Amino acid sequence: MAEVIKSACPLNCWDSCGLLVTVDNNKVVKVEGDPSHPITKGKICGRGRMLETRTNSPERILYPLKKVNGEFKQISWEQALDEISHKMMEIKEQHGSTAVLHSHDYSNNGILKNLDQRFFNMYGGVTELYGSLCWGAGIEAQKWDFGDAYGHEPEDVLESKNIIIWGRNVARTNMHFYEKLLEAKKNGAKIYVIDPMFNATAKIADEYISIKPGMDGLLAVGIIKEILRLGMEDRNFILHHSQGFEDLENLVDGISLEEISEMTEVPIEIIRSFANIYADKPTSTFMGLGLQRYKNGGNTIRLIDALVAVSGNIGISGGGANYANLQVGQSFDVANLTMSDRRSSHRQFSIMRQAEEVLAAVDPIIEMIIVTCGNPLTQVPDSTLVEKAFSSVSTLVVIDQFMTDTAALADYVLPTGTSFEEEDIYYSSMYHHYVNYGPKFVSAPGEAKSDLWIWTQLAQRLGFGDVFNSSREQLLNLSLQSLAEKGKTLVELKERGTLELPVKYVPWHDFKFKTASGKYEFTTMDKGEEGKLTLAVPEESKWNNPELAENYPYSLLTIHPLRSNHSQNYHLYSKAPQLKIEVSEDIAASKNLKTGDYVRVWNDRGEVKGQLSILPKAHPNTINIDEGIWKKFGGSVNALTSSRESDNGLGSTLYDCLVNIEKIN
Ligand SMILES: Nc1nc2c(c(=O)[nH]1)N[C@H]1C(S)=C(S)[C@@H](COP(=O)(O)OP(=O)(O)OC[C@H]3O[C@@H](n4cnc5c(=O)[nH]c(N)nc54)[C@H](O)[C@@H]3O)O[C@H]1N2
Ligand SMILES: Nc1nc2c(c(=O)[nH]1)N[C@H]1C(S)=C(S)[C@@H](COP(=O)(O)OP(=O)(O)OC[C@H]3O[C@@H](n4cnc5c(=O)[nH]c(N)nc54)[C@H](O)[C@@H]3O)O[C@H]1N2
Ligand code: SF4
Ligand SMILES: [Mo]
Repeated sequence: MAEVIKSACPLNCWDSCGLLVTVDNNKVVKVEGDPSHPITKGKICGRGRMLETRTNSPERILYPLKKVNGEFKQISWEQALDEISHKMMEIKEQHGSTAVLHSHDYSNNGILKNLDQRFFNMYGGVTELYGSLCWGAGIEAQKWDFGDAYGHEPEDVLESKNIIIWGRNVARTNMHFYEKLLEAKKNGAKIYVIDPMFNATAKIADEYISIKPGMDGLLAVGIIKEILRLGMEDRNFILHHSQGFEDLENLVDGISLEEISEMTEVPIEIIRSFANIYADKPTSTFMGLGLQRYKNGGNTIRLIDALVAVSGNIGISGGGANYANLQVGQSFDVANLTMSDRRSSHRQFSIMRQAEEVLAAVDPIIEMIIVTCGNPLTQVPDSTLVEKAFSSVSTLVVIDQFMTDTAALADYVLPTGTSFEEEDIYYSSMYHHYVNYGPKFVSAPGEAKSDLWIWTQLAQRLGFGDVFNSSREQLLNLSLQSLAEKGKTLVELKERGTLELPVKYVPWHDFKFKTASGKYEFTTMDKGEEGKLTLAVPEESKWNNPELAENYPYSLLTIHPLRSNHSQNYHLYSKAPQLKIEVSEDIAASKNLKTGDYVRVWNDRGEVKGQLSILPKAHPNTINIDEGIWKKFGGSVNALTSSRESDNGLGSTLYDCLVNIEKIN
């Protein structure tokens, strides 16, 4: 008989939804929203519903596979685990443990996914990745300004008079915030969307401001300039709770509104009008991750933070420089799971430049790559180089549920379970502050096993099995240790399905910042010259690289797809997806391109081909190709993107990318 079970969405997403899953005879038959979830209230998106298709898909990998003479052959777990552990032992003896690279991302938000680190630390410490393709530049930026990246709790936006959605595709990527925006609008709040693309959120805005990609920091400078000219700044905050304001004043004096308007391609009257919007408090600012995936991305977020600070919108209800909410992740004791004190050696590669670093590695060279919770061939920039690097190592092991482009390149593919096939707890540090419980309620198909089972088996073979002897229950309790001290336990979480985490609803309301000075830092003291704000522009721009801009006149955005979480869902659509190349109206007009034309987009790094469609009201000279597309559906747009790092070294520059376009037959 069918049963309905409370569960949680594991996907890397802002919303971290509560689910109700109908199960019949050990089979998931339907995935719906859980109406009792305090934030997500019964609504979920298509990606969540597709977890059913994902779990039941006939394309699931069912057995361990080994590549022999270029073809995958089914092998037993015994053989797979023996051979991999034997190789790992040999590598450690001959080259040291850092000759293994652990390449991963965060495709599954389960806390026990962190046990991969425990495994690699016990092995001796491998080469790990630092930085983030996703939000790295902005997180680091907010650490420089505030000491940490904290956001307001979801209900607080209802206190705002004005809401600025700055480079976040809310309607597509953060549906429950979109619901909140509709509510706020009904209550009379004004909504402004600043984005090069007239996206679905722009449609509900009171005003849409189109901007040249990568130029938002300068726009913030223009607004600050006008606020200061009108004397509308918050003198009390500046005087008592900040430091470095003189540097900001000097910066602002170094450029005119006319210049800013010309460079950002935003009319002067609009820049001026935003001074009044920010002064008409409380005004909340919601930054997306798109706007910081540029070389100048850290500085961009810092300048927007500075605008929020100067206008007195920090630490007040209905205000805030909302970007992420690391208070959520900081509620857990992840260190108890990872045991990083147990490793004896360690090396780090940049996640952005992992391919270059693999190819250049010496002492030791990379002998083996193990991929978990990631699909680097599709998701990491400069994919031609990624393919070269991942093909160059002696052994590539991929743990996944499906035969992705990365898995297809592997020497060993180990089949893992979906979230419904194992117990875990799920949270996201992006939006709300609730953690959700996800029990196991169906068994994995074929011989697929959980990631944790795989680590446990390998650990036994490598002689450190004892640290994997704990039950899931014990491990979950370990990760909730400090919460339990505050009376929030696993028992309660299991019972209710969700728990509210102890966070500050309005961060920084006491104006005690986590920076070295304890103040808001317009100039970050302990960063030297780098700590000063600048007027930086994107690397691939006519200002920094005129010749490149001459050859490649168009800005390429590669935003997140509507129906897929990155590369995870394309192969599950009922109709095979096609690569769509979206261009602004001016490009179509000047190149005489029509919807449906077959076109090629290229730069010095690579090319992609697909069908043209036109983006109404998008900023001139802008192209978008959604990310995540598998080779068999047209190939990853990361063939075009650069592996350059952001200004502060920790973020990607995926959208800082110039291209050209032409029609082909
Ligand atoms: N449907 C769906 N939802 C998702 C995901 C998914 O894959 N699919 N992924 C999840 C993950 S991991 C993440 S990180 C989030 C990301 O969530 P978002 O930040 O909302 O999404 P992005 O696609 O990164 O970029 C969003 C917006 O940034 C704009 N943008 C790009 N460059 C600029 C710029 O220079 N200035 C300004 N002002 N705007 C700019 C784009 O036009 C786009 O509207 O979404 C999560 N939710
Ligand atoms: N051009 C361009 N590139 C981008 C982006 C962009 O906007 N533009 N966005 C970037 C961002 S924001 C992000 S977050 C990254 C995401 O990059 P990834 O996390 O690499 O992408 P996904 O497609 O979400 O997932 C990768 C794989 O994880 C597997 N997987 C899912 N659950 C599990 C599990 O429990 N265990 C294991 N072992 N595997 C699992 C999935 O089957 C999938 O094949 O991509 C980045 N890349
Ligand atoms: S993908 Fe995001 S919005 Fe969709 S169900 Fe999962 S958590 Fe909710
Ligand atoms: Mo992301």
